[in-house]
Amino acid sequence: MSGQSKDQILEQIAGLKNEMQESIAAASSAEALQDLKVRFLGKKGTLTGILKGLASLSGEDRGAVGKTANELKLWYEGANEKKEGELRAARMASLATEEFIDLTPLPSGLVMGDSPARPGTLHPTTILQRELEQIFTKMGFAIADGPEVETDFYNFEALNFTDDHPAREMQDTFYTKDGTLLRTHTSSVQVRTLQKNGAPLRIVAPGRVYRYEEIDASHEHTFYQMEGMVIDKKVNVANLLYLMQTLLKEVFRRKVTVRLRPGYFPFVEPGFELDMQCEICKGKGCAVCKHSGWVEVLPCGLVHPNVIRLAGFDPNEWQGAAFGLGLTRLVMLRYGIEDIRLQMNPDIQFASQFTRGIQLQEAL
Ligand code: FA5
Repeated sequence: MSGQSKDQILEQIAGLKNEMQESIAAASSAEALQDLKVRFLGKKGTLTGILKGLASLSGEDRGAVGKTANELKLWYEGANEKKEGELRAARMASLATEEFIDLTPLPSGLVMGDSPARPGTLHPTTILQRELEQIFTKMGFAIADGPEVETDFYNFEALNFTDDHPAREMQDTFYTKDGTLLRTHTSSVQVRTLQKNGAPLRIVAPGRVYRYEEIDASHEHTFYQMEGMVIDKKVNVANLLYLMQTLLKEVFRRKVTVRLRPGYFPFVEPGFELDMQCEICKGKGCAVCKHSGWVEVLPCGLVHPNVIRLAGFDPNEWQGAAFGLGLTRLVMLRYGIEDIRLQMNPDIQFASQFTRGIQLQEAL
């Protein structure tokens, strides 16, 4: 190409642009676009060849033609990228029809290889949690949520645990390096929700909680609770007991033996412990009930005035009742699971025992 004039080279560049435009328009795949890029811009590509002819031009002309060539290169890269996007979009759109597999002729128990694929099942905790949510939403309760990594304020301080309160020792806590903690109970949602939603209030808050404690047949380091709280102008112990009774009646659908005894929690006054007769040994004594015949499942009480005050409400105007259901333990009692650790078992066979007879769709 040596010896060409500036105009000749500019003409070649204009011609090349047309060719590029047509080629890109005609390209029908990402591979075709890649081949074009090599053909036009590669080491032995057309544009590179044209640029070699610049050597014969004067300095001023070389600058002008070089600029045009550069502009063409930039234009090409833009056009190429646009086309790549169009091809990608078209490919995605066609996948829905091209890769559609019609499963309707297959029997409901899908066969994979030689063995039938087992359908998934819900964990017994999920089943019970959803049942309880339904029971409470029917009674006008909302479902509340809160973070599992919590501040000392919501987990302890706002619940009337002072800094040096011996009750802090009641729940061994996992602390994080930055001073937050893994919530030790779902009671941490009490003040959060009250501050956010205001009074009057009726909530249940199911969730996972953590405690730094030794595990055994009835104690886990990670387990589930469900908090319940009612805040209104007049709330009394009878209201609280009614809620507890309704809850247990619906969960067990038969008469269960319970006992109520005084219990101490800094955030309730008076406080109670509601124990259920151990369903595993029918009260005779076993590892789950630590040979006492009773299992703690439902501590509760009337919300302490200090908690209502710390949430920003006047305890002379507002009263409350709260409970903290040990959901994981209630699952054990309902299904006769003899060791709490089995509930962490990832084996689907474990979970599938409890959904027998329950349609997955119904449970969802
Ligand atoms: C509490 O956590 C209070 N927040 C409950 C409460 C709420 C009281 C509102 C008053 C008003 P407690 O530490 O007892 O209380 O735990 C509540 C329930 O969680 C227990 O009755 C038990 O069923 C369950 N639980 C406690 N520790 C464990 C554990 N390590 N593993 C499994 N379940 C546990």
